[in-house]
Amino acid sequence: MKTDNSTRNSAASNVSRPSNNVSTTRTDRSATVASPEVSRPADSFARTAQTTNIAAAEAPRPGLQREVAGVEGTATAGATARTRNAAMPEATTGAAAPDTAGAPDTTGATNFAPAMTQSVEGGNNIRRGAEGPAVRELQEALNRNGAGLQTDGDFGPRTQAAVRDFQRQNGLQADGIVGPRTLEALQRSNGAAPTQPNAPADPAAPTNPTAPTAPADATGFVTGDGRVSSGWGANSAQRTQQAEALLRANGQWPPQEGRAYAIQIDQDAPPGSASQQDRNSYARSYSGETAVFRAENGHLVEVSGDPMRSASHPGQFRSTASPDVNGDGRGDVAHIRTGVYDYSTRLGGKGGNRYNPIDDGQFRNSARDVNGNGVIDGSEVDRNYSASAIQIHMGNSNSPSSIGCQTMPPNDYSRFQQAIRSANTGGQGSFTYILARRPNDQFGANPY
Ligand SMILES: [Ca+2]
Ligand SMILES: [Ca+2]
Repeated sequence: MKTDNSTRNSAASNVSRPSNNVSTTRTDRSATVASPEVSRPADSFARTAQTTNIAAAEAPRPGLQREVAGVEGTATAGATARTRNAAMPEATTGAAAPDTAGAPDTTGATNFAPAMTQSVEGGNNIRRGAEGPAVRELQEALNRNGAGLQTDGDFGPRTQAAVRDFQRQNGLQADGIVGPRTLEALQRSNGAAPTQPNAPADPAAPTNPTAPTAPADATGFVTGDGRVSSGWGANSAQRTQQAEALLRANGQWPPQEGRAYAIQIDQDAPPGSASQQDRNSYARSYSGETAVFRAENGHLVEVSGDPMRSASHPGQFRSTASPDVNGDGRGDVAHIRTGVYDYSTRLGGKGGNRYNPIDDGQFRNSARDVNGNGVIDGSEVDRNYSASAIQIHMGNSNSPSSIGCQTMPPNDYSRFQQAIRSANTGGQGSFTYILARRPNDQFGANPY
């Protein structure tokens, strides 16, 4: 398990976790080793639990200072962001007016969102998992463009989707990350109506006529925020088309040459109104399928053949190694949400045979099964908790067994490892994992 931490200082990290989480996580993991749960057969793959630092949820955001490897640019780019046309490539305009920083070159933007502006212009892009004043300002700015977000300062899936929508509307790459270009577009949209903070989007605001509409999927496969309407298609050509639609809808287009893309389509959990027997049946089954693709010449190529059986739900209902977030004395198992995650291509963890997340900041919007019924239901859908060490690893032959991780049956997991190796033609240190869910075969949609 000690290797779980091996990737945390990766240059690709976008960790936004306060530093005091580290000691808490270590404590939790020590507890995990000593946990009586691990001796139960059903828990044989569950030793490496997700953990949570609840106390850190409202802490300051020192971790954001580390987000210097953002997609959108660097501190240098940020310093000149306000002077640039958002639709123009940085190289053509980045040096245009570097001395105007601080001058109100955008009407009404001088005092606009100071925490968000300081963060982004300091090179710290704002992305899913971030929280605090900068995120609250972002949510307020998006709401002025009609987003309708709760301004809770927590960058969860709804905020991410709203950022992507805003980016698409403004001709920007819809990666869901607020960097200099997105900040400038937000400043401009704010400047269009500076005295009417609750006004809807200004219909006269500049738009890029070539901007794509979302989701970029004419078949209806991607239904919104990365969710899909069906499972994988019957053949590789269909699956490749589905995978490319998912990359587009998740801001991952075009694919990175030489990079591996693992995409899992699981089913939604049964609703809380389903019988416990039905919830048990779901929780104990591999209800998902995972396919792996390589990126070649700007497109995806499937390398895995028939998709692998998998589960994105943990298959356990409680755990002494999981934090007790509602204070009822029982540990509450984490379930991660749909979206895009980065995993190390280097195997490690228990048995040296697990894929580990590049950083745990990716899991700050995880759901937790606080009522212990095996599914995320009711108000659990809307609550976000931190989690860590959500791995991809082997489960039991007939059922997932983990307290937060993504699992596959042994034979499927073996194929998965082979596929990742085959797809990672660029020898990259990480691969992209996209989790999508579709309506449950028996109970329909119950998204979280
Ligand atoms: Ca609990
Ligand atoms: Ca539940």
